Amino acid sequence: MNRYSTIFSTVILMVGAFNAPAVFAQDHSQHMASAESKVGPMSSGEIVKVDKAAAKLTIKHGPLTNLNMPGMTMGFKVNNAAMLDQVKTGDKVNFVAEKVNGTLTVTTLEAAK
Ligand SMILES: [Cu+2]
Repeated sequence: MNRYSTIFSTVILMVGAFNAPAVFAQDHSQHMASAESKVGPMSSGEIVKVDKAAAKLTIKHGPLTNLNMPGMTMGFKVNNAAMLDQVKTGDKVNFVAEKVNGTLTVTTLEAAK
């Protein structure tokens, strides 16, 4: 928990450095998301199911700090269908999930080393 709050504060500071405070307040989530996909923490998880027909991944994930979500198993859409070929059931992954048009979507995905 302490590690996550430290990283969270770091992201806030970094985002704050790039944006005027007014812009930061208005567009908080978008700036945080783009900062995280470059430099911020990725969430860890394990692929439970790959559903190519629905373009969904079911992931048993750890805490998603950017979404304020505790660890759980749930389905995510993917923003790139190629991600579905990148992983298989049982794979450990690092990923970033964001809310895209109201739907929780995996926007960055890589195999955990
Ligand atoms: Cu979840």
